[in-house]
Amino acid sequence: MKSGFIAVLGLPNAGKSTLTNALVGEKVSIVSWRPQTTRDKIIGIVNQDDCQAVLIDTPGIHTGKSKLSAYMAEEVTSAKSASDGALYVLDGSKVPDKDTYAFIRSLASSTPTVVVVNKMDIADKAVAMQTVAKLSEIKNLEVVPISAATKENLPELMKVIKGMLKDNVPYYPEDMYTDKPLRFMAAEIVREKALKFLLAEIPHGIGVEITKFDVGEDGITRIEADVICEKDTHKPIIIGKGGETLKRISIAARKELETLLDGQVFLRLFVKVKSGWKDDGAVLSALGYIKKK
Ligand SMILES: Nc1nc2c(ncn2[C@@H]2O[C@H](COP(=O)(O)OP(=O)(O)OP(=O)(O)O)[C@@H](O)[C@H]2O)c(=O)[nH]1
Ligand SMILES: [Mg+2]
Repeated sequence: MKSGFIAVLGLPNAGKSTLTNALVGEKVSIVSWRPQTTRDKIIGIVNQDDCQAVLIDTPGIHTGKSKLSAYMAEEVTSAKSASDGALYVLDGSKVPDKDTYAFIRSLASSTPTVVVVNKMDIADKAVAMQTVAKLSEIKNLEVVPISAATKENLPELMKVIKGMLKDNVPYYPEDMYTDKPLRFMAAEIVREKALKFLLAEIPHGIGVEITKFDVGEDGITRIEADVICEKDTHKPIIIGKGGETLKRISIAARKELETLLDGQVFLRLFVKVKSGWKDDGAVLSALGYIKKK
């Protein structure tokens, strides 16, 4: 039996969460077309007969200045230090810059590293192959081109991941695929749907706080959540004309929550304005972005 922790690293929007979900075979981490979707490190457990790979999906590496950005950066650092190896996910449809190559070189010199050249389904093959060739010159580095969206070459990647694991017993029970509580998953699902339906200028400022999560005697789960935005002007946009946008977010989130919880869900969303919330310790703590010591 082999097992180990593998940090999934890379720039925002590279496809780290899509890949984590595809390898785990369950949705553990939310995905959106916007950069900086993932904010916490999220464990996704791949269980096979002869191995357990514990993937740690991380926020895309970036350089914001808020307390929330500092939390996200710390999540990446702690994922790296807790892992036996790293998957560095690259968007294969783009040409990597020299900072990216420098980061990969330094990563490969300090920990077993695989570079995953993702989005091969939309990448210009010639450009992607040039990236693969350039990466292949780096010492102690494996390179695997894949598509997380179409699952192309994932079995090959899984073989390489197995090679990074150690002879060890599993860390988690075999039927477990994430370490996050349902309350966290519920907040993330609401945030994913908000990211999906809202205009580009708002979502970075959005947080979701679950204020009620009760399973009634009738078997129905009643969930209430605050969608927190930064500006008064954002509130009417999130609510939409006649409440339509919030309704779309709520319907999509409820459907997914019903699948997750395998039962009926009543979901009520409220929009709250909390200006500067990304630097407000009390709000960040309520949203789980500041860990209680
Ligand atoms: N065509 C294509 N799109 C992909 C692929 N993998 C991911 N995507 C898309 O790329 C976007 C970003 O995917 P995510 O998985 O959220 O990226 P991420 O690296 O986790 O991003 P952050 O959490 O913001 O750091 C989404 O729109 C995905 O659907 C792929 O293999 N092919
Ligand atoms: Mg992500």
